Order: sequence, then structure tokens, then C-alpha cells
Amino acid sequence: HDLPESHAWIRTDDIRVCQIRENEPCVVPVIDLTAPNVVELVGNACQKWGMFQVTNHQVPLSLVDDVEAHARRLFGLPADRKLKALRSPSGATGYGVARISPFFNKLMWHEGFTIMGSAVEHAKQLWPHHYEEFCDAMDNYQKKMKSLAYKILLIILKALGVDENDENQENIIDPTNNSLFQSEGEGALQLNSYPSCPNPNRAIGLAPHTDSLLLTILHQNHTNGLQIFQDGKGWISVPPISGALVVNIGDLMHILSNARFPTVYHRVVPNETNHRFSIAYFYGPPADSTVAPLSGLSLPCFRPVTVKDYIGLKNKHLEKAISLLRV
Ligand code: AKG
Repeated sequence: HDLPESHAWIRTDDIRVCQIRENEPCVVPVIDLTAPNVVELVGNACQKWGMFQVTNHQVPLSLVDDVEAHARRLFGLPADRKLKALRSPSGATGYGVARISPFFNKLMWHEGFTIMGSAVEHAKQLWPHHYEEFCDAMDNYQKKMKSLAYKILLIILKALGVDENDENQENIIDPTNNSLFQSEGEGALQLNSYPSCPNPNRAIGLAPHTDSLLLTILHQNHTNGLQIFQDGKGWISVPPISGALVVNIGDLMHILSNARFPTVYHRVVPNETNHRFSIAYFYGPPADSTVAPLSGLSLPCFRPVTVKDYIGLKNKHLEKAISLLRV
């Protein structure tokens, strides 16, 4: 009753049972990135689910394990040490709960650490003498994620009928006039920790939300918790698959695809017995870039918007932000 209007439709206690119809498995597709028909597979998954899991992604599993081990070490520090690395109200990097949940009416069973740009200053607060190891692992992981995200972006664009040789592909313009294919984009890393929860019904790991940028690449440890909402089906689990990474469409890709690909409404529910860790990499164009529906995808249904302005809209209007850009 005291939720803001933009949240009034969120009912996380309304967990409907997923209906598995014959010939229609209720699982997010798993795609081998080296498959000859990868463009078709990714296109179908984006259109139907807005999400898929990828294998053969060329990110060394030893690096993923190393980053997860650093996350475990970070969240295992005493609270007073973690609080020294707190994200400031106006800052991007640091320790704290996710920003998405200020109005959520359940206990947040979550700790996070966000990295945008350099993590050195915050890492020094956590490990005054051994911060380099953490920062090197995070930098390394972000580099790998960035090139994987760019590779997946090109596949998604091909699925939308656009490729590198098209001249009319300037639907993301950055201030230096780079178009979609000439710029590798930018990213942010989010380490998440969800301790096991004695009473999962009274808490939520991460409140339902959509991701704001183009796409997200997620590693989850061997613990269930991630769920996506599908019309007519309710909340569906996205089970961890060893060695696979989860990819989901974000709001800016929804705009770029002219609403052909849905942005994915997802949440994390706490696990009663196991501690869950995840590492999310959010990928998008530089902040000053303008994003608009790709030409050639029928009449544009969104107004162009800069990445910066869209983030501002999202912070203010949450999941309603995207509908404010409808033409
Ligand atoms: C986020 O960090 O925004 C997520 O949605 C993380 C999801 C997860 O932990 O599986």
C-alpha cells in the first residue's frame, strides 16, 4: 500500500507455478557460441526469452573461478572492514546493497560490490597491503567480458538483420561519431553475495528489475536463485550450468531492437541452505552516446535517448522509464 506507483505492480510473493507444456520446454536456451547457426539460435532466444546461456565462450574457467574466489574473500571480511569501502551516495564503485531496491517491502538478503572504472581506492580500504591481486583479477575479467559482450552484440545485431558492412547502421552514435561497430562500448562489474537464508519467504535476494544497458553477462555459482518473469508462465528458474554464462537483454537493446527483443524482468530469491554468489557484467555504449531503434525495423516505437539521460530516467522512474520513451 505504501509502494510508489511505479512499484505497485510488483508482487514477488505471487510465485506462479511454471506450466511446462508438451513440446515447449520451460528452460532458457543453452547456446554453443561456435555453432554454425549461432545467429539464428541467438535471434530466436532473444525474441522468445530475452535470455540464453552460452557455452564455448572462450573465457577461461580458471579466471571465472578466481574472480568468484575474490568475491568470497571480499564478502567474508568483517563488516567494519567492508563498511570502509562503502559506495558513496553519488559514487559508482564500492560496497553496499543494490540501488534497485529502495522501496522493496521485504528484507534484502544481499550484499554487493560494484566496480565502475578503477577499484583501487576501495580495494585499498579492504586489503591495505594486498589490494593489487583483487584489482588485477577484476581488470582481467572485465577485459574478457568486454570482448565477449562485443562479440555477442555483433551476433545479436546480425540476428536483427544488420551487419558490419551495412552503411545505415548508425543507431548508436557516440560523441566522436563512432557507430555501433567501431566502438567496443563500456562496462561495469557487480559482485553479488546472497548468504543462505533461514526463512526465504520473508526475504528477497534482489528485487525484480530489468537491466538498463544493452546486455548483461552473468556467472552464478552452483546455487539456484535467479528467476525471470515470463507472461503466462510466471517466475521461471534459470539454473546454474557449470561453465556456462547467462546473457540477458537490457533496456537499451530493447530500444535498439525496436521492442523486438524483450528486456528481461528478473529477480533473485534466497536459498535456504546454500550461499549464492554471482558476478554480473553490464555492457553498454559510452554515456554520451545516443541510442535509437535500428532503422529498417518498421516504424520506430521509441524516441532516441542518450545513455546518460536514460540512466537518469531509470533512477527516477524505475521499470516505467522505458515506456516514457514510447512514441
Ligand atoms: C544484478 O546484479 O543486477 C543481477 O540481476 C544479479 C542476478 C543474479 O545474482 O543472479
